[in-house]
Amino acid sequence: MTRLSAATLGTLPATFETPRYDRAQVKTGVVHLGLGAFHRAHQATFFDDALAAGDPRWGILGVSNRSAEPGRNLAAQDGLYTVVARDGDAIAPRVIGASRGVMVLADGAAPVIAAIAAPETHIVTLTITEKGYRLRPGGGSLDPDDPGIRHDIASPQTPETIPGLLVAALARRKATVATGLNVISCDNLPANGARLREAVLTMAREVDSALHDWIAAQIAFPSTMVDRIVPATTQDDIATFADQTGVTDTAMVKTESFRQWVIESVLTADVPDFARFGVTLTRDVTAWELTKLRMLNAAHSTMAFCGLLAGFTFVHEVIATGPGRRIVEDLWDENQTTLRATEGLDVAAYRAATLARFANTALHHKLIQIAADGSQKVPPRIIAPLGERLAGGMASPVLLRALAAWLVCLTDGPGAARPIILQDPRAEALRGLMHGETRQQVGALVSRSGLFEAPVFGGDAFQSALASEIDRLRRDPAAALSL
Ligand code: CS2
Repeated sequence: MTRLSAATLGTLPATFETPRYDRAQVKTGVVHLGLGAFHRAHQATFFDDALAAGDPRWGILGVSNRSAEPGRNLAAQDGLYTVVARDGDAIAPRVIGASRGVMVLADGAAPVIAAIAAPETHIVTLTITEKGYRLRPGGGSLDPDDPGIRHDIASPQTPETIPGLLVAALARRKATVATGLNVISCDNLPANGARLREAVLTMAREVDSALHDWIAAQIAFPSTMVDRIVPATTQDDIATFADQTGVTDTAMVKTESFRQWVIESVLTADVPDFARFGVTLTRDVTAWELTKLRMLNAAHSTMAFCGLLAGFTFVHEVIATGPGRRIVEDLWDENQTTLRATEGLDVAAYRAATLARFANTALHHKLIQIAADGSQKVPPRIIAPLGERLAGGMASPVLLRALAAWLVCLTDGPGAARPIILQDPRAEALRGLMHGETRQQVGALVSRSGLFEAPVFGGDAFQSALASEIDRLRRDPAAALSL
C-alpha cells in the first residue's frame, strides 16, 4: 500500500492524473474560506488546471473554520489529495497539487487577514454554507441581530464571522497594497455575490465610511453558479479506494465527473484564464443560478425530505423508484415556470443530465446530508418558487409536499419510532413556534419564522392546504413518496 505524498507521487498507478507542474514554483494567489470537500472537488480543480497550463500564480491557501483535521490530513501528504470522480463502475483519480497550506480561523484571524491582504493574493473564494453569511432568516440582507455580527462591529480587529473577517482583511489591504481583489462566493444562495457584497459593505459602513467607499470601488463580488455533487467522504470510501488502487489517501474527496462554474463577468484583479478551463463568464448569472437552485437543489431537498420519510437512505435509491423519479419530474414542471431564459441554457437538456447524475449509483449521496440546514436551503429552493406560483394563481402540489415533508422531518424527528435528526441551526427555534393544532402551527411559522416573506403566504387557503399536507404525512410518512 502506498500513502500519497510528494515522495510517492511518481510511483502512483498510471490511471492517476498527477500535477504536471513544478510545485516549488507555485505562489499563493487564492485564499479559500471554508475548506470543505466541495471546494477541494470544485474550485481547486480549476485552479489546478491553471497551474497545469503553466501559470504558477494560482496556488491556494485553505482556511478551515474550526477543524484542524483537514489541515492535518493534507500536511501528512505534503498538501496532496485525490479527487476521485466515480461514475457507475468507472473511477478517475486526479491528484491536486494546488494546496499551499491550511490555516484554522479559530486559532486566530491575524494570519488569515495578512494572507488576504498580501499583494500576491488576487482571489478569495468562499464555501462557508448558507448560514455563514449571517443573513436575516429567509435570505436577504445582513442580520443586525446576529450576535457574531454585533461582536464584529464592536471589535472589528478580532472578527468572529466571515463578513467581519473580510472587512478586517480589506481594511488591511486598503492600508497596505491598496490593490483590488475578487471575492468569489461559491455557495448555493441566490445572488450570492451581491448578497455578500451588501453584507460586507453594511458592516464596513458601521466601522469606517472611507473603507466602505474603497471596498465599493475596488473589490469585485461576482455572483456565481457552482455545481458538482460532492457527498461527504466516509472511512469506507477511503478503504474502498485503497483496495481499488493500492493508494491510501486520507484527504481524498469523492465526486462525479461533471463540474460547472458560471461567474459573473465583473472581475477586477487578475484571474486565471477561466474560460480556457470550462468556466462560463457571463453578465447574467441569475438565470443560471435560479435554474441550478430550483431544479437540481430543489429536487435534492425534495428527495431528501420525502425520501427520509419513506425510509430511504441515498439519492440514487429514490431516483430508481417510479414515484421518486416522477416526483422529481413533477417538481421540475412546477419550478420550471419560475425560471428565466438566457443564452446557452437549455432547460430540457439540463433536466435530462441532472436526472442521469442523480442516478449515479457510485456516489452514495446520503439524504440526511442534503436534509441538513433546511432553514437555509428551503427558502430559495422551495418557498420562493412556491410563493411566485401562488401569486400567479398556480397550484403546486409537489412544492407543497416538499415543504410539508421538511416540517414533518423537523418536528417529528426527535422521539419518533424511526427518528430523523436534522442538523439545523434554527431547528429549536422553529420547533418552538410549532405548538397546538397543525393549522395554528402553520400560522405561527408563516407570521413569525421570517421564512415566508411573500404576503401571498398569509392567505387561509395556502395555510390550510399546508396544514392538511402535514397532517397527511404525519399519519402516513410513506405517502411522501407515492403518487
Ligand atoms: C445539495 C448540494 O446538500 C445539498 O444541499 O443539494 O450540496 C448539491 O449537491 C450541490 O449544490 C451540487 O452542486
